[in-house]
Amino acid sequence: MRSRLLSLGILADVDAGKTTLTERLLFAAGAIDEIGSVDAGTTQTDSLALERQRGITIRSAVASFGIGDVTINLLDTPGHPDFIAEVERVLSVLDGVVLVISAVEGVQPQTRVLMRALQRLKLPVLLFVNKIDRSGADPGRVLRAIAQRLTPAVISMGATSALGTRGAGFTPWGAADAAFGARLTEALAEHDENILASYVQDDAGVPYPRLRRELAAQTRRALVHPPRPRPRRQGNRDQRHRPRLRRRPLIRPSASRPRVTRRPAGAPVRSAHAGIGRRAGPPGRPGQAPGRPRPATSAWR
Ligand SMILES: Nc1nc2c(ncn2[C@@H]2O[C@H](COP(=O)(O)OP(=O)(O)OP(=O)(O)O)[C@@H](O)[C@H]2O)c(=O)[nH]1
Ligand SMILES: [Mg+2]
Repeated sequence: MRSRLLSLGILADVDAGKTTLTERLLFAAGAIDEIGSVDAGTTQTDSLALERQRGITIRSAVASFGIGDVTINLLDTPGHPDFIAEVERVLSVLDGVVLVISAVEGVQPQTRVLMRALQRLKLPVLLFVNKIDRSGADPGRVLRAIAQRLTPAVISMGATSALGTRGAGFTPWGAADAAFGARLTEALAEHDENILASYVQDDAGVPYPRLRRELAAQTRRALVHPPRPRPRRQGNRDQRHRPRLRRRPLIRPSASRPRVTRRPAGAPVRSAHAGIGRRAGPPGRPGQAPGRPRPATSAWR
């Protein structure tokens, strides 16, 4: 019997690849036999007819599977700012977040808005740099932008190869990589005096298994950001009893993005979002395709 529950949110700017990553994770975990495609409208989490038709996520959706004694709830969320209320809705039930960033588009204003909200909540965050097979992919530039604009406490976990090609790959670093060990030690010592002492006193350095354990612990405690008290969870099994964490909106739209306003109750989504969607027009960001008059950013105003 599974005794633990882990709710993991996949968050990002629009089109970064959240639904595609969710589908891959479900396949890798053995929860589905075939990988669905956003472009073909066959993914598990984009299940609304409009989502499948437009190739864009509108509503947060959850897919569950088990690994060992852990039940994992994977929550795929929308990226378009008009649907940011959907992201807010799931934040209060999450145990951790994978923040997806495209290796081509890099850190976007919406990425910063999301990261600020996650930092306020002290949620553990893993950053996932996506689309390294696309031309123009530059993970090094993205890492620098992350360090400058999101958080300086970021540790790259491996090396990329054949960028911008179908054969693009990622090789995780391990115990044999002395430079990686040194970088890990330095970053972790910021928050752990024992690591710092071992680092200074021991010529052989800190053993790699200890570094990995400490990395997991610091990530779990979101120590990469300044500490802020967070109400203790009363056990994982029933998230409904979790205290409300906020009164103000958690996600404040960035100045360069349209403000999100709610549509009137009962108004059909289709009319509110005419022009949104990859299949609705020429390539480009939803609603911003070149050569088309830009539609009202939100018909809910
Ligand atoms: N080349 C390449 N394309 C990708 C990758 N991941 C996603 N895509 C494509 O990028 C587009 C957007 O992918 P989605 O998974 O729908 O992105 P999303 O973040 O879920 O989008 P929204 O939910 O609408 O914000 C689709 O056409 C995908 O096929 C990737 O790693 N490489
Ligand atoms: Mg999606």
